[in-house]
Amino acid sequence: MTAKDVEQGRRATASSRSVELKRRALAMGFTAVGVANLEKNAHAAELDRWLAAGYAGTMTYLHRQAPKRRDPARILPGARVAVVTLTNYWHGSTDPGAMPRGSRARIAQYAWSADYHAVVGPRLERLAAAIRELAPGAATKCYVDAGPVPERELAQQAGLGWIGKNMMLIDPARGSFTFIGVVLTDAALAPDLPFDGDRCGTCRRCLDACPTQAFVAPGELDARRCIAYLTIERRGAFTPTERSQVGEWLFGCDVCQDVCPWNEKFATSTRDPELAPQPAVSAAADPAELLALDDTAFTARYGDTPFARPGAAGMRRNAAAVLEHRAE
Ligand code: B12
Ligand code: SF4
Ligand code: SF4
Repeated sequence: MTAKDVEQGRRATASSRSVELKRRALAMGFTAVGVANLEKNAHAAELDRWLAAGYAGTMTYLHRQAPKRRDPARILPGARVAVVTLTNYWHGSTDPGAMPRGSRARIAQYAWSADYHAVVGPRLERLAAAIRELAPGAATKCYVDAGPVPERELAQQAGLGWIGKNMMLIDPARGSFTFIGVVLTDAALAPDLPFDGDRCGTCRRCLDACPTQAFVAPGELDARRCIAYLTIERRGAFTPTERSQVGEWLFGCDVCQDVCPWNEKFATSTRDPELAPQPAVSAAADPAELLALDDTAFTARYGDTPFARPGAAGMRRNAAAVLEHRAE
């Protein structure tokens, strides 16, 4: 057997392993899956510029994680590839419909269901176990949202879509209402081709629709002006300007996705039972009721929902801003 034969054999194993892994991933409930080679981040300079401009606001962890985001192979020594998954969370409407309009405030789609870290995380662990079964002895490490992983970039590298002017990873078959989850591994798996092209064309709907003009340029977001940042990540009290920027949004914001033609045309409702909307969250869309909850009552009701991230004080702050906006 020649060295060429050995190499061909290795490639065939990596390729059939990838095919089997993808089959299993879809059976586990992931909507799409691809494999990306772990190369140095070709857009590291964009990340550096973004951080230097101060757009990360109080998300100081993004500065700390930058060296690993620039070179994701450093996250898991010896890692060769990232298995990247998408999980569709679109609920079929922009309105949870749990309460009469008027008393309700808006909540981003992703938060209508259980905390996605608790849904996608265990699925990724099952996917990692499948990798170890197919490639005995392989090392694996799972990430969803929390961690120094450039998730959108890896999803594009895994062929799953392009990064739109709204900075979202857009899957041409499903739009952008998807969670990204990643398993890094040193297993030999055949990589997919990166997604080729940008299908935004001349469209600029997301840029024009953003209620706070948070996009300083196409694909460049000043997070400090983004309602998702203000209502979820921002710690402490709002400045008067920030308070007025929140508008109707109690938690997160979907405007730059709602207006995207790729979502209008291709988003389909998830039938994932673990992502069914939770009445406890939809009901909280009444900001007056939320404002009245003390810390204990808040934790009892929302301790295991996405609202736990800003916490009781953060959610009361958000509720007060929405009520003030309504009174104007
Ligand atoms: C910090 C963060 C935020 C911040 C900052 C958002 C931002 N645009 O950077 C805030 C709090 C504002 C936020 C908001 C939201 N977020 Co967020 N967020 C993150 C987090 C933790 C890090 C993102 C980051 O590093 N930002 C800094 C920028 C500079 O990096 P980047 O986004 O990776 O962008 C890179 C590429 O754009 C690349 N690049 C630049 N030019 C080009 C050109 C080409 C051709 C290519 C290929 C790449 C490329 O360079 C950049 C640096 O490497 C990720 C999870 C993760 N670990 O990646 C989730 C994540 C991006 N968020 C997510 C979601 C769902 C949201 C919201 C929709 C939530 C909501 N409804 O309220 C909004 C959307 C706002 C928006 N339009 O981006 C999802 C996105 C899923 C998807 N399909 O894209 C992620 C991936 C979490 C997850 N695991 O699912 N988020
Ligand atoms: S999430 Fe809302 S505030 Fe943030 S960039 Fe998109 S439209 Fe603007
Ligand atoms: S709204 Fe238009 S410009 Fe924005 S991400 Fe969608 S296709 Fe691209």
